[in-house]
Amino acid sequence: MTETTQTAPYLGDLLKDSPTNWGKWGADDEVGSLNYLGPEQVLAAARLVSQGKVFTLQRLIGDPKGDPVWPGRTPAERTQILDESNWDGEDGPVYPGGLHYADDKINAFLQGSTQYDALGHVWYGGQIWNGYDARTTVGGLDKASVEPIAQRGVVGRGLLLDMARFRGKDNLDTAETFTHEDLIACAEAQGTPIQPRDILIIRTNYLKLFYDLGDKFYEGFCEPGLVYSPELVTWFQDMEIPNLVTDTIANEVTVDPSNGVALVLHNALMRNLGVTLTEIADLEQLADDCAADGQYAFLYVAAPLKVAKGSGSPVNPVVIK
Ligand code: UVW
Repeated sequence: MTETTQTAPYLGDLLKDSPTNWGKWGADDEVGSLNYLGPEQVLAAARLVSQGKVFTLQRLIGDPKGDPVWPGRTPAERTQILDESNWDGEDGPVYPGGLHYADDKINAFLQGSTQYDALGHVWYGGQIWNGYDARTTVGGLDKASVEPIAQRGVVGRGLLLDMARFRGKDNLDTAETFTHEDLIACAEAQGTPIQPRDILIIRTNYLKLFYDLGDKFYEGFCEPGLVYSPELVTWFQDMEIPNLVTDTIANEVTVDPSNGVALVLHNALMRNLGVTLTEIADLEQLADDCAADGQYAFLYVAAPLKVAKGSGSPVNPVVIK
């Protein structure tokens, strides 16, 4: 990863005047801005279904071409436990009627593929989302884990913002940034303005470089993405954005070029406003289809796995037009 400078400000100082939604949905809240998605939003999103087209946004876990992961994480390992070869000798279990079956398991980072981050996944200053003590993360998230997000599910109007096409590129470049104003301009150019409470789904196609470059992908690792400004945070707050979905590993420019701080928006949006983050989505088929039919808004449905105390969970979001 690009080194941050010794002089990079402390997040607590950088974000000292940044808004929070702590307490807005009660002292016990663990799903934050997903509270913006109620029955009204679900029904409005369902009315966008007219063509019967279905898209799934998860990347393959255990892709033979490799799994893009945050530096320090390792791709999932799938191990075959039982297959037909177990019955070549005597080690296959014997069931009445001659049943044979395949079994396998995976050893995986919960954030090692397309995933929802729990709201308690990142923090600074000893407090996570809603003001819970960061010590509640010790040994597993007692507060703001992925479990409550999985329990409620995420359903609403998804809006694809194809920043790569908007900028006339196959993929955005390393460390390339964009702002909320660029998102607004992209949506206008696509003919579908951003509405309050939209689930924003941003395509950069940056992970193309993971497959093109191999190991060199991680040299000077700095993904492209949204970049922090007080105005951007206020815009997310005013627009009541519940969920930010992207096709990059960490949803924002990895290191803010203006101050050298890593993952500022994880803190300003997720820790402080309770915006749920969804990462490493595969948006390629959806983006091609949106470019072809001009329909950029659709029904978005996602339910991460119910992992007790989990700081994230794999997910296979579904888009229906
Ligand atoms: C980190 O926050 C480190 O990673 P991510 O949000 O990409 O899971």
